Amino acid sequence: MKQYLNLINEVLTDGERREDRTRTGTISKFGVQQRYDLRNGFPLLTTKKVFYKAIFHEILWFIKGDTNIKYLVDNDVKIWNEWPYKNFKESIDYKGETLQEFVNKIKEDQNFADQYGDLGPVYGKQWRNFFGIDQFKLLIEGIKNNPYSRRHIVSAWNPAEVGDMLLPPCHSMWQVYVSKDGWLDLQLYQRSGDIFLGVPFNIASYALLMVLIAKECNLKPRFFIHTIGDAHIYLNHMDQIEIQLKREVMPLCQIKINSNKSIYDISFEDIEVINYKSHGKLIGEVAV
Ligand code: UFP
Repeated sequence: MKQYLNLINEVLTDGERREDRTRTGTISKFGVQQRYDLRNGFPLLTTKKVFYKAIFHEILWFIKGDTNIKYLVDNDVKIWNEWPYKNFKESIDYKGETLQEFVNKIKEDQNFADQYGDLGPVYGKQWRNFFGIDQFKLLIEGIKNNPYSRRHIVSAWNPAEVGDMLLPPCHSMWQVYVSKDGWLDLQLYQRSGDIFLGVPFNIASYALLMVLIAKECNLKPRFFIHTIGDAHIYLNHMDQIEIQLKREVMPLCQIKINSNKSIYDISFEDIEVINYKSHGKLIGEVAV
């Protein structure tokens, strides 16, 4: 994962110091691109420990077209909880519940989850039902039936619905490319990337998506090309970034899918991570 360290160096060298929506302050460069070769291993960061469980559940949740945090909460994945909680706090039903109490209610009460657990038309909705279009299914069929097409695209960015989403998509659109000898490449356009917290997740997330799509389509995953618009390092992550730059990269882990189910039915238990070795975890504050 030298590429990730190169990305950090590129933003530190070329980036400009600027204010941002969260008022934290960033160093930011516009327009960067890394290429990860999955033949060298699965791109899970080694310069800090990455908790991939959440990433894997999230991708399966997108593929199902789900936008309610209930599935994630049931699996103890917390990454999306803040947003519906914020929404709930502004509702007439809010009686001073803490975030944990809110989450417990989502877990225990399906009606409550239906009412307050939904994130609006975020990724899962757009992938599977973009104004009635199942982009994901069309993509899979397209890859199988017309592999060399230049139109294998899924867009989560739906301008008509961005206003109804609790968080406009950061990973906005992606395209798949099938090469002659059965390799599958994927390029993601990410409009905004928090290099310390978000980007390591996003890389692993789309790499897993590639592995799943390749398996479904009988292809082999090769390049993940990660293009980022506003690539930024928050100023309060600078210490953790410096630590990572001093750490030696380690050999990458491998990933294995232990089932022959279709991509729509694969579950978390079917995904196995082999030989993940990394330096210790690093904690940083999320800018909200
Ligand atoms: N962010 C990521 N990756 C994600 C995600 C969010 O890096 O998958 F959902 C970061 C980018 C940015 C913030 O720092 O969250 C979103 O803020 P904004 O909408 O202002 O770009």
